[in-house]
Amino acid sequence: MQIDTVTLRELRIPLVAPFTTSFSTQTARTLVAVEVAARVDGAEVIGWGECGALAEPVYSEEYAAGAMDVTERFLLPRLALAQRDGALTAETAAAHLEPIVGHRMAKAALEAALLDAQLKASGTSFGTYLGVTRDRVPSGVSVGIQDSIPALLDVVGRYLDEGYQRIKLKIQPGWDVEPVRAVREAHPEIGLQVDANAAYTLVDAAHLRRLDAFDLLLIEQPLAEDDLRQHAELARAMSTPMCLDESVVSAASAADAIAMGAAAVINIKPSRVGGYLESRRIHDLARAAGIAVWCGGMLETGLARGANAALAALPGFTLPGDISASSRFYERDLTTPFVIEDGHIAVPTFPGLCEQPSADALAGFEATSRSIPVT
Ligand code: SMG
Ligand code: MG
Repeated sequence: MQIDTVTLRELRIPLVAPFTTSFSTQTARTLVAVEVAARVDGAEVIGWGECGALAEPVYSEEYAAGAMDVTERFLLPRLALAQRDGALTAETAAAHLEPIVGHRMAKAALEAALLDAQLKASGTSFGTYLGVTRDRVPSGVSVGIQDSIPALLDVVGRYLDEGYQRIKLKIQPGWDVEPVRAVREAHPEIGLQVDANAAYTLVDAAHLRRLDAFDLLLIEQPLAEDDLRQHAELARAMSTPMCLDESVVSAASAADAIAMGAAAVINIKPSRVGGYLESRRIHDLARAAGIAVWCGGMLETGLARGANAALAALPGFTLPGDISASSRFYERDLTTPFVIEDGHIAVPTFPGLCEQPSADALAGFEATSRSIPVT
């Protein structure tokens, strides 16, 4: 493929309600949308990608403005070189970008845009490209830290009424055992799990063991990103299955975590691991090792929500993902909104990874943009 121009837009989209985790309260999603104007086999086509990086480097070291900068300054020049040799495809992009250390979310967005362009050129849906066999995936929802337990029970009750198949509660020191107990007592049968976003240390092991009483599907990332060995130790001390999010940034780190006993379950987020193609590799190796995976989320817009649903339709994704309806976060999405039906999100059948976003919505949410010729 030949890229002509890449347009990077920083968008700021208000959330329907504040989303509080152990590291921040988000009231809007700031994200970078990547638009690639390319030619594939002579046909002019536009591809779109969404960058998972938040406005601030609080979930990982990446942040939206930094992703725009590294894309323009370092990633696009490498793709320009590659396409001069006629060697650029979505499948080879990651190898061309490998000399740039890290910046996986920026790389993932670019790879997604190339893949979207390629698949749109051939009229192929992402699910077909991946070879999925399911046409819908169960929908889970991530519930932020609330002001009080009654408020939490109210929010959880509303999501269950909407049909969500499992509830994930964000926890942090001071907001863990009691909120989890309250939700479990109110809903003895639901699939329930917790996510700490690295808010604890191994010193908290005895306290975290109290969560074992609530029949949780898993505990996600209780310790710091680089604490693989300590996660393995905590996993041995708890009966709740250990799930890693932030710690798994590649197939290699997934293999290490599995070998060390640090993960019984892996949350695969395409943005965190450098893209959908690396996500599939993690899925494949986890499946071969008998480790369950599920698809995480970074408050995706319609540019990536459907692609996450397609990924989650691979056979190793055996737990419901954080793939909720667009309305969970947004009053207005960039594309046709994704809806929950009978507790599921449909795997899209349109060509590519996403629909063409609405020009009005893009313009309404745009903070800055730059168009960069790739020659
Ligand atoms: O997209 O449904 C979603 C959000 C899921 O909780 C979610 N993501 O650590 O898993 C996680 C968080 C990271 C983003 S918090 C702003
Ligand atoms: Mg998480």
